Amino acid sequence: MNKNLSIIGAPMDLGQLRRGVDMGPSAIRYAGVIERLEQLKYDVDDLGDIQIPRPNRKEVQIEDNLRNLKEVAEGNAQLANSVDEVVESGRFPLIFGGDHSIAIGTLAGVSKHYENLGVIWYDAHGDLNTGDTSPSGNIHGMPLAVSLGIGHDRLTGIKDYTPKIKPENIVIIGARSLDDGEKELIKEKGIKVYTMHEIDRMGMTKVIQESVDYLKDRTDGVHLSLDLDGLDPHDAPGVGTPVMGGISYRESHLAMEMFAEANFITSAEFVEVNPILDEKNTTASVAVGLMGSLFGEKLK
Ligand code: 4U7
Ligand code: MN
Ligand code: MN
Ligand code: MN
Repeated sequence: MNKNLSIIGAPMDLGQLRRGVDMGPSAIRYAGVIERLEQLKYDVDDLGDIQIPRPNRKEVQIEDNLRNLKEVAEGNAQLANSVDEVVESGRFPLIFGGDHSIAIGTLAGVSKHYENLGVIWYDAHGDLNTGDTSPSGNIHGMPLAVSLGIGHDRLTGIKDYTPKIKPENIVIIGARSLDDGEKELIKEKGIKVYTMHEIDRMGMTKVIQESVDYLKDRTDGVHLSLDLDGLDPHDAPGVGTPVMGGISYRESHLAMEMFAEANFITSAEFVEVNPILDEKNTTASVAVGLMGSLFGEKLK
């Protein structure tokens, strides 16, 4: 594992409707992430937060069923530049969200450094909508489609290359709420998905082992995009779009420990932490605990 980490906060809340997820980066820092990673002997450089443009609240624009398109695109273009610089300098980019629309910028910044970037999408949702298929118009439900080159060109065109990733290099883990258009895209592109059904049936150990084996062979780097709503809402209540019947806290730690063992994650983001919807900053603390495991913390 790269021992030099650079943290970037992305206080984005314009990809969805609930306020408060812009406080995610602060909540995660407050939960002690830097101390935790330093204890694990990482050199941690906190670059602070990128600046998210504020839309004019009186005239929220929904162009092509894409809420706040302009501001989401601008914020992500900035994030892409910061992430790009971090990878360029040889450090591991660790991004705190913010809603999941920020994965558009993260992947735009990371993927140009790899021939075959793998992506683990740990989430209750597929985030594979476009303006045409989205029931909500919320861009946080679209970043994986955008990264595949599918969607509005203000989003797909960030950093002037598209697509950012290939469908065969993606593994979705924890899905239990997929819209019809997303299911079609998954079939059409042959995207590998472990829904809750497979997790229940095979067990988390086998799901993660298969995911690791699958990606290790075909990729030259792997980005972990972890949406806290992948976990069960009992374990991670502070998220904007909770879905019952999710991955448990312990299964999630097991997953992170197995990723650490595989030693193949090259960038990561933890998103959708909304401390306003939370009690005692539980969800940020869960995120920090998971980062502990991902970055090699051992129980004994
Ligand atoms: B998240 C949804 F319709 N699919 O597109 C949509 F169910 O980043 C939810 O995974 C998207 O939290 C959730 O609005 C986006 C909805
Ligand atoms: Mn998501
Ligand atoms: Mn989600
Ligand atoms: Mn969500």
